[in-house]
Amino acid sequence: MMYDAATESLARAELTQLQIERLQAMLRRVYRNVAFYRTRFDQLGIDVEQVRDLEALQQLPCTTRADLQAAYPYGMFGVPLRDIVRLHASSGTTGKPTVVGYTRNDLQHWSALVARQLVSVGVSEHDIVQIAFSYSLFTGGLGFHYGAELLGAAVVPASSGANAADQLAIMRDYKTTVLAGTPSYALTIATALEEQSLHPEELNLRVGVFGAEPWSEALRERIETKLGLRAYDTYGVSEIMGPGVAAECEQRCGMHINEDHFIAEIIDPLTEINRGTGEEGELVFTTITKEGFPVIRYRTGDLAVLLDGDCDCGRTFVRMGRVEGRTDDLVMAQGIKFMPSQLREVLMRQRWIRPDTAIVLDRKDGSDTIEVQVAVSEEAPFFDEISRVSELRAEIVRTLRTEMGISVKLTFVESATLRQKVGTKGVSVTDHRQR
Ligand code: DLL
Repeated sequence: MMYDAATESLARAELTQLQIERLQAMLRRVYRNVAFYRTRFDQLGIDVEQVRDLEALQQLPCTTRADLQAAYPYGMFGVPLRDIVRLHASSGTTGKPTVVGYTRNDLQHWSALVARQLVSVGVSEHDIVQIAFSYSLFTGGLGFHYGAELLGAAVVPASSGANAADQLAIMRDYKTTVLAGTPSYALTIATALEEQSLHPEELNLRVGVFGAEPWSEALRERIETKLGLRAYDTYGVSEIMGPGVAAECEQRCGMHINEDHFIAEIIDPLTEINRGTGEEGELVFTTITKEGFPVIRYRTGDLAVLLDGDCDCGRTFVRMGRVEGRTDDLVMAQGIKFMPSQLREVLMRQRWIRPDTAIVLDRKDGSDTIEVQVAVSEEAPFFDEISRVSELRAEIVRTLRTEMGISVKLTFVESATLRQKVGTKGVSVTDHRQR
């Protein structure tokens, strides 16, 4: 089943033509409306009117996360604020997040693309879709919400705040058939099911749509067995749109990229030179319909491959493989994305904590644990006072929860040992989770 068969199965030549037309209109728009692109193109002597094919796009400069951050909050918007009807923000960067804006047209496209991916895994208006992504500045909750609603499914906006037992109770009582969330949260829910000695057959789950963080085939199998559903991968980036950028169809042989809205490229992260299909590199996207927050050749930081060959589902859109890694050290845990340096910045505001930080990630009972190891400065007047040190610990844990949304276990370790562990970078990340 296709939501929009005419588009999803366009012949390559027609699709390329559509992409070029949309790209040209888009380039004219950003040149006119976004000072950042106008200045950059002028400086480099780029005439957007000369971009007549997709090869010419590859000659344009890439946009980086740093470019977006420098334009915080609204500098990259392609329309006046009065035309923006929704704002979201990307998580997981040093310093300021990136604020993304959507026009009414953008929201319509977004919902249609999410509906498209739900249909591609057999979801219909007969389904009850429980959305366990966070409803917040994060794009997951509302992105899936409006897509599922457009499709006509019954939407249960459970969000990710509820504890796993509550999610389960809703799932059982409301007879949920489709679960959308992060794979790690799905595993947490599955673990709660086991703890309650419930059998997946007591639920009505049929399909799971999971994404927003890396996961593996092994984790897919675990979730499927424990929850009794068929699980699909879904990929998105808030700077590009949110969920709905690419998703698996029932064939599960890579995620179809919605090429009628986004042009995907793979580049060498060091030289920015394009790589061919089948070669791993950094994923770069150009939005070709976005009005609120258009981006040209945005470097996602995600390492993946574009896959060759036809898909048995009949869709012609190119597929991407699983995200295999990152070009930076973005940490994804407890459904939150952050850079280690961001956590360190919070810690460094604490006068009596030394700047070295070790982050240890693990998984317990299906949930991510984050241990943060730091050393108390020897100059601290209370260095040997256990009660004061405990107070300090509680304060740091609280600050990390309110400012970054993560629950950490804070461990004080000896400063020399820590120094050895973190080396010259001052921060280390050890990941013991098996995806
Ligand atoms: O994670 C949007 C989203 C919401 C996608 C719901 C899927 C479902 P950000 O918070 O901006 O947006 O994070 C984007 O998350 O660059 C990847 O590193 C990672 N990521 C997203 N989906 C996947 C996936 C949303 N399926 C960043 N597999 C991206 C691996 C993923 N990594």
